[in-house]
Amino acid sequence: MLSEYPITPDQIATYQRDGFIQLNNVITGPELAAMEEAVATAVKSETTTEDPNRIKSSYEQIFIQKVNLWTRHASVKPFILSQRFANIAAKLMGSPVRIWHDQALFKEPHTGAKTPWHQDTPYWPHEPKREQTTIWIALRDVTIHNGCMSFLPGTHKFLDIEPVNLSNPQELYDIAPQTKGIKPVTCELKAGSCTFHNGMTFHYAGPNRSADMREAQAIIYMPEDTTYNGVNHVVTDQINDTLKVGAKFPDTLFPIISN
Ligand SMILES: O=C(O)CCC(=O)C(=O)O
Repeated sequence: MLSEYPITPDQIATYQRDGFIQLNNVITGPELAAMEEAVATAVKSETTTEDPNRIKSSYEQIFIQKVNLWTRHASVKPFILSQRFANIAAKLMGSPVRIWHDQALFKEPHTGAKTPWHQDTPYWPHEPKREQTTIWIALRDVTIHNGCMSFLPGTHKFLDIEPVNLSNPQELYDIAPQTKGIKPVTCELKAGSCTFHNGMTFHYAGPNRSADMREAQAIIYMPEDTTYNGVNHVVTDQINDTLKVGAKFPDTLFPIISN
């Protein structure tokens, strides 16, 4: 994936105003087919056959989530470390980017529950928290019927809201009364299209009411000079002896990708 995806100044301004943007066909044709195959195979290989009688936790009902597949699956790595995606992120954010982590987010047929309204960056051990962005790539078509995403424009400016507990979510208007009156924008996507959202923008995905898996791959970027603040997080807890509070994230697990 060598070619640049063209981004216009208007698109950058829209992203900065709204805190999200939809971009179509960021990956197409044989490359899209190869990415879908690589990610779906990796997710399957890490998913154990379920006892159908086990009651899943409310978090597990939202999606099958596989974090940092790029570190374990050579077939997935070139897509996650793609400069094409990272360069879009860098242009939208206005700075060189390093990867924070990736996550495959597969909502299961019929049972995949809604992803409650939330912001992302409050969960992360980062300083500062204003520019982090996620590319969320549809590996298959997503619609309202199978759990596409919606965004509340402008909410990336709301910086001091308590993190939402996805397993036991608070009502949006209780936690963020300032979002009242903001109309959600729903983004249905063809496979290979994506959204970018600022980690502070409130977003939501509906349940998967279809008979097929909703397959999405998210890659999360942070400005290159973001520092670690020591707060617990699944990505950093296993390596926190290699991290220093107040220092930048090491290139080994958090490489700088944009050029
Ligand atoms: O895939 C979903 O349902 C939600 C994704 C999400 O919250 C995110 O990528 O930040």
